[in-house]
Amino acid sequence: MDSIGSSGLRQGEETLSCSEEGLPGPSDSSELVQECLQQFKVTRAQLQQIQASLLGSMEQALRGQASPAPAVRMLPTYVGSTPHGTEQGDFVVLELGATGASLRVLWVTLTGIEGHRVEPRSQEFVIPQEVMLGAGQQSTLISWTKGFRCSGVEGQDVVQLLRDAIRRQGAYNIDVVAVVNDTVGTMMGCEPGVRPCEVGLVVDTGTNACYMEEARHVAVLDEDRGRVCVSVEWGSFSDDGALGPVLTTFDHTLDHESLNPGAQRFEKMIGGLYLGELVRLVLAHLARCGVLFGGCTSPALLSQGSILLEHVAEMEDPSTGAARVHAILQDLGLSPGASDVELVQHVCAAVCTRAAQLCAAALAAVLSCLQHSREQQTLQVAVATGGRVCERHPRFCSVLQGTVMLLAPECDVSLIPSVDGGGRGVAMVTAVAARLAAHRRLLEETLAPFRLNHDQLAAVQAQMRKAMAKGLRGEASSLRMLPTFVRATPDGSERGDFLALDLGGTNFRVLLVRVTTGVQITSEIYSIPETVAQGSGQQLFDHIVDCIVDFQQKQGLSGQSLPLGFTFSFPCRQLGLDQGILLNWTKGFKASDCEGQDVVSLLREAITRRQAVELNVVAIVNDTVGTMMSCGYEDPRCEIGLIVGTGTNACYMEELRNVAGVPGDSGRMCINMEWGAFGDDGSLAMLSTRFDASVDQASINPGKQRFEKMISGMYLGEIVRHILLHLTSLGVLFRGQQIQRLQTRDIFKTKFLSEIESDSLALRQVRAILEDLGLPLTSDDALMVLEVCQAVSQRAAQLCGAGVAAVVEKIRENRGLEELAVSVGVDGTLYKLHPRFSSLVAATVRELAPRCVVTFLQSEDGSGKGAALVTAVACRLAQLTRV
Ligand code: 0WK
Ligand code: BGC
Repeated sequence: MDSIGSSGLRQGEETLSCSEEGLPGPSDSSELVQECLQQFKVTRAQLQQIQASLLGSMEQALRGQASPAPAVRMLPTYVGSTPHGTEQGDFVVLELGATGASLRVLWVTLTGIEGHRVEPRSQEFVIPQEVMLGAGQQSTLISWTKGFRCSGVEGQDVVQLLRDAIRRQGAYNIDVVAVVNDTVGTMMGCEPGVRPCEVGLVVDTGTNACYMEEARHVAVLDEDRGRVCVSVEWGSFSDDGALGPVLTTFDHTLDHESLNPGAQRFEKMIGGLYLGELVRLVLAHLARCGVLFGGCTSPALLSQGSILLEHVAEMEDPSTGAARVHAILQDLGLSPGASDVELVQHVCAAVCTRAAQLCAAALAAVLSCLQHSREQQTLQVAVATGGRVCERHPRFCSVLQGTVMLLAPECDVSLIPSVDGGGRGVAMVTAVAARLAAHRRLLEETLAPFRLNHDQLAAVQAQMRKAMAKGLRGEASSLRMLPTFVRATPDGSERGDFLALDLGGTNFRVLLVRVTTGVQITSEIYSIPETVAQGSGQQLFDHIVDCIVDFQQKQGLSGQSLPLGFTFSFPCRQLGLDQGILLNWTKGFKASDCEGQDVVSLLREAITRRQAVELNVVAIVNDTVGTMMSCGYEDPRCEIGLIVGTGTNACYMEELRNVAGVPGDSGRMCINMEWGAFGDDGSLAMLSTRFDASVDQASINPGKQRFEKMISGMYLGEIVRHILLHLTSLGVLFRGQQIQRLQTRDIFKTKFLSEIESDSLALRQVRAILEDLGLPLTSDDALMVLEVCQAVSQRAAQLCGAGVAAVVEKIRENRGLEELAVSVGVDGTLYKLHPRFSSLVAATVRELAPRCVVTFLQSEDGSGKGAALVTAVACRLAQLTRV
């Protein structure tokens, strides 16, 4: 039985033997040579087929498809991030099997200072053959490759085996933190640079690659966010359809004589353990054919493993190669002629070019997989390369790069030789894991106050009930509970044309509402410039009348005096349906000389100032009331109006007997709660965070509208921005670099939360938005920004839900009902556009008001229609009193 050489291949005796038959003629020999070298030529089509087949296997394995068994394993490595450059610490690293039968122990210091590297200290230990083949003793070894054959290890958790060994030694207290594939170490050892280094490629004894895949694409992982490094294990790739045509007789011989016939076929065409052997097999064949070395062979030439990778690399060296060929062949007991030297170099080139091309086809498959998972047309990526074949072979990496550009032209790839693939990279894996854990802890600490539990929400509900009762009794309360003089929802008998105004939301709208058996609406949106919203009251109302006149002209209504309903979405103490004293502005409005004034009078004065315009202002309603009425027209059970937009508020039908200051004990009246001001008395202090305080202090109405400032669209973006600034200052985000743009008020729009959370898997939106803001982000940053948005919007929705639960329970108790079925008319950009807001509100209401069946109706036409309906009801009732 042949013995196993240092390269793990079989060997024989040392004397020259030459073929007896005559040597082939020159033409025959070159034909023989061509035919032999031709076998190693791989066409572009063949490479593309290998690329496509490997890509297919990779995606199959990612999906966890078991049959047919995918040709590659795609093993998740649990490495969830690449280095930031801020990682630091001292680490002990063991490197096994990277360069064959050796173990390297390293001491690695990471300084966390960009570009400041401390050279690792290391020592290499040769692993005696009897150990490599003797008894061995979280990461389960699937199978040995590269000449290792220790028993009792395959199928075992190698970390546990190492921990057991350390315990057996009893001398050291070493905590094994991570076991890392060399490709991962190579990728992680790459200096963070302009391009993210998200692929690791090793061609050493064996070959393999890893890359950062979207976690949600890795079926075995039940994690759908962020990224995870996947070790492809492409060495085992063997698709006969794709590989068959490029396998040569020499490959079959090598495989047949290897320790693991039939396995690692792809690796055996590329890995450094095999390149020398392939060259030897070709040289031996050509020698036996009489084409080389005068038809002579030597025991060494016929000995397995006698030509090593280093030999091949040296023989191919453009300057010293020829001389090395001589020296190496003489060491093999051969005496090469000049033509032999050239032919030997051709053989080396053929074998290594093919290896580099095949490796490129595989790398191109990884890049395509990366492109697919990132849904990117083009890809800019750095690939960290490591291993002796990459480091020592003169042409391997250039052939690799050239072929990748051919096979993946839409990918802009830079190959970064890893300085010290294994050591530093492995330390980096541990350091990055420590950084992620530390950042996760800081993120959780920061977001913990936003995670409200059942008791906290129930407390808000109870607080709100108390404030409602006090407000209804006319006592001091942060909830003013304003009577609206709307006593009934439409009964469908309303008819006529009505003008409506809708001021206070994102847009100012003028509407013509035609009520027949149904409702037709024609409307126009006008802007209210900040200068007008924060200018004089006269300017604001003159601007409103200008818009009305413009609308009337456009609709051919000039000169007509239609009944007008005015949705005025600010806190007003109503003295009647058409009389509302503005208590205070909210939502960024601050027009002077309005607070304390009757808004309808201000409008009428503006109409008067603009001669030749006649308008009959019949009703002023809050947008919550308009929304309730608008939805009530379709669903008579709709007795609550809810707005979650720029601002937030709610109204509901209260029993008149409970409303102090309004005569009458029977019937109901709609109450505008003005819940935006809930907590202005400090009753929400227990929930208010430092970020809420920052937003409140920076607002134009500090101390006011505290509930609104935790919930509504005008403020959520600002809360997120303050949290991002805080996390940046802790070094958790953006590598701790304070970015000027993020200091800008209102730069992080609330609509970003809806966009980011609508695409919480792919994180495309968060990347696009932050890049637009000029924020250099990593995938960890993207994930954390998403979590911040989710925490802030979740709290907002839950608080809103607690408010609705308070209202529906109030109505249920008012009516002494065991069970209440009621509908809520809702409007507002945040509620409508945010992907989870409405469902979170509904879930919170179900949790806090289990005896109420609450249906949420999204208002289609806004509250302008509601204002017109209130006007229509008023006109109908007025009609009744006139007859
Ligand atoms: C649309 C309604 C309007 C209300 C607005 C609130 O017609 O009365 O003020 O919704 O939502 P926002 O526009 O503030 O998001
Ligand atoms: C106003 C309410 C309005 C709500 C929604 C709040 O700021 O005070 O009157 O209903 O915003 O627009």
